[in-house]
Amino acid sequence: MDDLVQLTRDRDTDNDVAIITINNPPVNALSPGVAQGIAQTIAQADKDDGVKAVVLIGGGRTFVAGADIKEFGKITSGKTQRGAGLLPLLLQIEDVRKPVVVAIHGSAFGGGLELAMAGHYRVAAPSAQLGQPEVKLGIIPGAGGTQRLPRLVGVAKAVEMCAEGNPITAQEALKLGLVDRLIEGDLLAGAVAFAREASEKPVRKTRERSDKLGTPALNEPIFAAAREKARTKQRGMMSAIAAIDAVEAATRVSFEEGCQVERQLFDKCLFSDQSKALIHAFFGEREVAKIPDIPKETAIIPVNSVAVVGAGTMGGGIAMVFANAGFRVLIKEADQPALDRGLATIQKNYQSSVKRGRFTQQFVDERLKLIQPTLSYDDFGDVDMVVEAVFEGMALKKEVFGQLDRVCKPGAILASNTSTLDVDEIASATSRPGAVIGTHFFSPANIMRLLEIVRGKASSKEVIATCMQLSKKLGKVGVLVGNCRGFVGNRIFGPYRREAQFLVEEGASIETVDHALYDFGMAMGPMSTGDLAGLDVGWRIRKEFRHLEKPGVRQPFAEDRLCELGRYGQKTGAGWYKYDENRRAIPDPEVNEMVLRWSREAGIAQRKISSEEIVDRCIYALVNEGARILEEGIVGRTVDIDIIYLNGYGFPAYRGGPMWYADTVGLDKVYRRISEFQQQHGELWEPAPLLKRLAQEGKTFAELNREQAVMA
Ligand code: T1G
Ligand code: NAD
Repeated sequence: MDDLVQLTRDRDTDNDVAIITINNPPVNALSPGVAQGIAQTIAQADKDDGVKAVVLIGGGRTFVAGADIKEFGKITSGKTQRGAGLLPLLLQIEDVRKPVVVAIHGSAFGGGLELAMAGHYRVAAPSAQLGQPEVKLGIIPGAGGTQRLPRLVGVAKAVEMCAEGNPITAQEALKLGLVDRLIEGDLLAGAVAFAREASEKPVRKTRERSDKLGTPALNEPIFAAAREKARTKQRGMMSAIAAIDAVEAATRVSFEEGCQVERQLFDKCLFSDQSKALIHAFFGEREVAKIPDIPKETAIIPVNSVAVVGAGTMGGGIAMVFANAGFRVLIKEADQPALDRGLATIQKNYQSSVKRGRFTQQFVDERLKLIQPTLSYDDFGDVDMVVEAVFEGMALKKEVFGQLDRVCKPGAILASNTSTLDVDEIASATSRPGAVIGTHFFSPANIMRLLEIVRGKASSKEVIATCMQLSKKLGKVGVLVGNCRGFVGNRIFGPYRREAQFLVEEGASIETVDHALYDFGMAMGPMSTGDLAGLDVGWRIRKEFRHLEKPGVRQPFAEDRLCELGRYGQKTGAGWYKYDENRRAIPDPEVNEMVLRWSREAGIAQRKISSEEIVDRCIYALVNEGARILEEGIVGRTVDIDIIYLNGYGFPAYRGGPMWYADTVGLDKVYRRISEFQQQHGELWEPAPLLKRLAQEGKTFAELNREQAVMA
């Protein structure tokens, strides 16, 4: 414990300031022993008459990033340790007779901010971030955060920070009164100086403050608006509503009673499936960055300049992603009109980001300067990486990669944004297949967080490691996947959308199918998603691979028929739905009638279909194909599939991803249901052998992950 928390004295001056340093790398989480260590050192400093003030600071790269999330899984209902260790400690700190100044750098998140708010004063480095992100883990602040924060920043800001979980900057915290001073340069020295000043002033106990708690009349509209926002922006998330309820309690009852309300709500959330799923997603996002056969010390290729070939829907977005991360980006098109179109779209997208307050105009102007248009490969000679995003055709891709092989320097990374084509065949057009890799961004590339990194047979470990690391710099979640048709995301999405079409052909209305999946928590129903991406994209791919379809096996036809009518979705104003000038979807009874006619002509019996069946067929189609992909080694872990679906396909985070969700339902039940569908709908529903085995062994995908991690 001693090495987790140290007590020292400020030697530079009068030796009258005690310094308590927390050392629990990598993020000073409040792991077992840390809270106890702080309690002991605080007690020592409090008793020591030679001490006039105390500074509490984090060692290493950050203050405290919260409670130790790894410990949550060990907490059993009825005995929630979390509060036990922390709440009394925070009261102890608040009751210290001399000022406790908390010095913040890096992140003061969750229990870390709660710790800071128990201090009498807070100072921060200008780059520090402060927040209560617990809601993103399916829980709420559980150590008085929902009670102390409104007392320091006011009700509206506190409910926003606790219900949405986004951090604020040190500058904003200063404005709000959450932080008392920003310290440029040496944080510790600045904190000690501040503490010395504060030792002349009375201590301020946050829990005793009420000047910012408003009145019921003032607060009522704040809570109503927050609940409405949570219902739309965090649809289905119980923790968001719980956080609002807890902050509201702070405005209605005493601090002690408010903490009890917070505790009950915290426990309800902590033991929910939602929280387990969200914590799985938290650690999953970090786990997918670790590739078992790519050692940590693999050399990273320096990437400082980039080129993008093709400035269409994806090329333009990809150029923005690199520019936003500060890279100089060359962007090449086939001809001037196409280049002008591409640049105009980039400018338009940046302007709408300014309008929505995502970027400042100054930021956008600087980014646009980094994007350099060109019509020739002449300037490609010294770029470190190229991302190709031209039309989806093998011949064209190979022609472009042949060109890149001739003009790019040795060691340059040659990446393709192809969404379906064979990366190895693309690489065969070069003399350096080891430098070729797939970097599959998702549309809109400047928004979607997911980046599928497609490993070719020859892709070198250095190229893979570099792209994995680069994805983090680009603000993306990079997931390494194998090279197969549609890679992971699109390949699994195929059966999901196939079942959605079948259900419409069997009598479910388009709206019913979309509503069922929307209510399940998907960001958008499968039919609306098709209209957004463009029904023609899938149609072209199906036509290209028609020869691979098994004779006698049922294939969906409705979407192909719609495409033959030129109904490609939003881009043509009509697809499964009609669209008004603001791209708002309008149900089109004509489509339901057409599908009914086509289905009857195809001899498909019409029947009433429940939402439960709709969800099971679409979601279990994902799970079954996911299990196949795992067996084929296209991904190494089921968590990779979950992270892909949470960040690229609008799967509800509070369900943890398709594979985690299947575990929550129980693989035996999923297997039984899929076997039923096989009975009813034939071989398309043949259960994946892995799923069958795990179901029969009573195992879960999560256990399989753990087994694999041990073997790796
Ligand atoms: N507990 C345990 N491990 C943690 C952790 C935590 N709170 N935070 C990070 N890690 C691990 C992480 O898994 C990774 O491990 C390594 O640290 C580096 O993290 C009482 C109940 C702070 C912004 O939600 O947001 O307090 O993969 O890769 O990108 O009310 O980590 O190396 O093995 O993310 O620089 C609330 C969670 C907890 C903050 C740093 N706190 N952490 O980002 O590094 S609940 C949070 C983060 C709570 C109280 C309640 C980020 C970060 P490994 P990293 P990073
Ligand atoms: P797009 O039709 O919008 O843009 C392609 C661009 O490539 C056009 O502007 C065209 O002029 C340009 N181009 C063609 N030949 C060229 C050449 N020789 N040199 C330079 N530019 C050339 O297509 P898109 O939707 O941006 O798709 C691009 C790639 O990204 C495809 O491989 C596609 O499969 C993939 N992708 C698309 C999406 C999506 O949702 N649209 C998502 C992920 C991946």
